[in-house]
Amino acid sequence: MSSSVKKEFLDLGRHPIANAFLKNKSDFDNEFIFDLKVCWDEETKLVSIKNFVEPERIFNEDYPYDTSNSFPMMKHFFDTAEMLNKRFQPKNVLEIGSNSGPFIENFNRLNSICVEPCDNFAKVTGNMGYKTYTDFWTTELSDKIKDENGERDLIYAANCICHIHDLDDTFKAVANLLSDDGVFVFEDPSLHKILERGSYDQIYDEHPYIFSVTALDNLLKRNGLIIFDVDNLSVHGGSNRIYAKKPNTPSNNTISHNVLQNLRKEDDFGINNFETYETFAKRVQFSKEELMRCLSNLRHNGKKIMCIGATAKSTTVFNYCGIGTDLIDVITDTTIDKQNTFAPGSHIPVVSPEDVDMLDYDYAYLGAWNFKDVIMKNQKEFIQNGGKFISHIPKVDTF
Ligand code: JHZ
Repeated sequence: MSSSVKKEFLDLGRHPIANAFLKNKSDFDNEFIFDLKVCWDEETKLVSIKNFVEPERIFNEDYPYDTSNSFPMMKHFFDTAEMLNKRFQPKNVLEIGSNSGPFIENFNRLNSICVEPCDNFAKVTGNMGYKTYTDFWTTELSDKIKDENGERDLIYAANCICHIHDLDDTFKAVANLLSDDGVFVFEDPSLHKILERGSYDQIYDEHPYIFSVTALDNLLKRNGLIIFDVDNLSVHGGSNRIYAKKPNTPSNNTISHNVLQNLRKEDDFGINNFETYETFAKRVQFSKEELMRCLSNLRHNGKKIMCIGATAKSTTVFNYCGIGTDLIDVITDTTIDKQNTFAPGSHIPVVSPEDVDMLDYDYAYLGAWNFKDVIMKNQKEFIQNGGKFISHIPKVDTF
């Protein structure tokens, strides 16, 4: 990356690895902890965390985030695959960060390749019959894949590119493997939506970068790719799907007006001004004070509080605000690998939803606020019994 000036605007304090759930109480004293500070690059307009955590500490055989645990995300990937097939009719596909395969399973096993550094998930797609490279995405790997399989018509990645430290190498590696008329499609949480909603909890070790279309436009261009379309998605509290290609490709892939529209929208919002980030930092501090006031008052009045969703996001909130078992008794999560563990840093027990009687609780904090509608639909009995929810997005509230 270039040596341009990075201005720090937010200090979220000391944090563990967001998805490093602890199996035993004896692990409490051995957690890896780092300073979570956030910067803005004046030249590229890229937002990044200051201290990167070695990827091997995060993405290994114990990585627990399994997309197949979220029905809305499974549908999202099915619909995405169908749309991409119709729009581009790729002869072959490669997915970077294929997790347990919810996207790639919609493509032919013979022409599709997975790249996944987490051994546990690489085994899953391997067993499904997909050629899977258990490795991190680099130019070296892209060279190897090209030698062994040839170029690719569609390279796809969801919630993965913003995880990779060396973006110049990442985009060069994509351009290297993409056929002349190929498309690179990737989606990640949107900086604009995060700033708009105050969802600072999208910031954690796994997200060294929070992308704006503006910053991606700058970075892709200098690595031989251009953006030709953008979709604004509702998933993960607001994401952008970026469509990129090589410039001067044989087919007439014109640049959609969505690209300019997004760049204008971001500029109008203040993505290009440091003051916007300073204002955001003040809002984050206020959100912390309000959430602590809300939880402490409820506790003081004898209310019982639990949390639904042991998300990476909730790790950020609990560690930034200093929330532990003094305020929240337990977290439920549908992911088997997260159950019967303790949440990173806060050490709040994580259990299966079946192990908790919701009627024992007065309030449920939404750790997975991005699935608010689904969760509320599933909690009819809790609601009928007078149960209420707490969320800090877009502002601290009970409802
Ligand atoms: P969810 C992940 O973050 C991690 P997280 C990752 N780094 C990334 O980039 C992003 O997403 C964008 C559970 N659940 O998707 C399932 C319930 O228990 O918001 C999941 O563990 N009950 C890859 O962790 C978690 O909540 C429910 O009813 O912030 C949701 O995690 C539902 C719907 C979900 O991502």
